[in-house]
Amino acid sequence: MKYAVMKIISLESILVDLPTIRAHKLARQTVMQQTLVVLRLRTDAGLEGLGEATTIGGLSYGEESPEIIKSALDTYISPIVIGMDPRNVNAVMAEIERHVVGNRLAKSGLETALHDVSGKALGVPVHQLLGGRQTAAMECIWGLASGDTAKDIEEAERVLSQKLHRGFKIKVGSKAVENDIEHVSKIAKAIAGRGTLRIDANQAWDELTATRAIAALEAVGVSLIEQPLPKANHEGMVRLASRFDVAIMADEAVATPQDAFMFGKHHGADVVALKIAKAGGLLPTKSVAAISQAGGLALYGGTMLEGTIGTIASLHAFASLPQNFPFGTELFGPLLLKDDIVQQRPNYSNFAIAVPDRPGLGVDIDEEKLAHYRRDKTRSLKPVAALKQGSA
Ligand code: MUC
Ligand code: MG
Repeated sequence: MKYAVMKIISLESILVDLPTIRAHKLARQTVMQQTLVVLRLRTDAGLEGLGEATTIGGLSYGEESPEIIKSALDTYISPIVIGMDPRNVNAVMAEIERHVVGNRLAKSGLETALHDVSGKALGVPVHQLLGGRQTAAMECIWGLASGDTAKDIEEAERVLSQKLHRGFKIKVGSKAVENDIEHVSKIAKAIAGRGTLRIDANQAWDELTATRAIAALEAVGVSLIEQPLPKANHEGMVRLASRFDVAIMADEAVATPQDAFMFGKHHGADVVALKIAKAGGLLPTKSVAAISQAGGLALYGGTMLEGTIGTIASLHAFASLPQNFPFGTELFGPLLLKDDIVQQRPNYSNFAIAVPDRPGLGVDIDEEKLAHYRRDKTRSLKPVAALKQGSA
C-alpha cells in the first residue's frame, strides 16, 4: 500500500455564495443565488479531499441551512474525525453516526470528502470505490423555472439546439393550478416531438388539487409528476400512484433507506429521486437505491442544485448503480450557476453529463475563485436566507 498510515489533520468548511444565471422559481422559494458549503479535508499525507453540502433557500426547503451545516461540521463533526484514517469511510461515518443525529447534508459533504481522498490515495476514481461505473455518461435534463412561459420556451429551444438537454422539468405550485396547467400545456405544445416534460410541485398541492392537475397534465403529455403532495402524506401518494398511469415520483418524501422501504412496500410512487444530500452520502444513496429497486421503484438522479463538487459526487454514485433510470438525471446545477469555484466544470454534451475517470472525484479547486466567492472574505452577496421568500 502506498500510504501505510494516513490521518485527517483538519476539516475546513467554507460558505460560498454563487449567483444563478436567472431566478429559479420553486413552489415556495425563488433561488437567486446558491450557497455551497465546500469542505476541504486535509491529511498528514498531503492529500486533500473535497466535499460539498448544499441546500436550497436557506431553511425554507430543508431542515439544515448552510449556516447550520457549517456549524455542525466545525463544532461537532470536525473534532471527531481528526486523527482518523479517511480511507475507512465506514469507520469514520459509523463514529459520526454514534455522536450526530440527523444532519444528513453535513454528513453527505464529509462522506464525499472521504471518498475523494480515498480515491486519490488509491489512484482510482470514486465510482471505482463504489464497485465501478455502469455507464460513462448519464442523460441530464434541464429545469425550466423562470416563472415566465415565453422565457421557458426560449430557454428550452436554446438548450435543445445546443444538444445539452432534451428532457425538461417544469416547476409548478406557486400559482393557481389553472395557470400552471396553461403554462405547462404551452411548453408541451412548443417542444412536442423534440423533448419530454416532467413537473415538480414541491409538495404544493392537496390531494384534490393534485388529482385535477395530474389528469390535465397527463393529457398534455407530461411523463413524470414529482412530489405533488406534502411529504408526510404517504397515503395520498399511494392513492395517486395507483390512480394514474403517468409516473409519480417521490422526492422530499424519500430520503432514507427506511423511507424507501415504506414507499416500496405500499407503492407510494413509481420512481424515487435519489440525492446524496438527502441520504447523507454516496453509500447511503446506494442503500436507498437498492431498497427502492427491491420494492419495484425506478431510480432518478436528483439534485439539490449543487455546484460541481456535489454534482460530480452524485454522478459517481448514480453511475455505479444499475442503470434503471428511465427519466435520467437532473444534474444541471453547475449550469444554473453563473460561476463556480473549480478549475473544470462538468462535461455536458449530447444531452448527457460525462462521468470523470480521474482519481477521486476528478475535481480541482480554483483557489482564486474560491477566495473571491467565499462569504467570510467577500460578502459580495446577501446570504440566501436574507432574500424574501417567494420574491425575485
Ligand atoms: C427539487 O425539489 O427537485 C432540484 C432541481 C430543481 O429545479 O429544484 C431542485 C429541488
Ligand atoms: Mg423535487
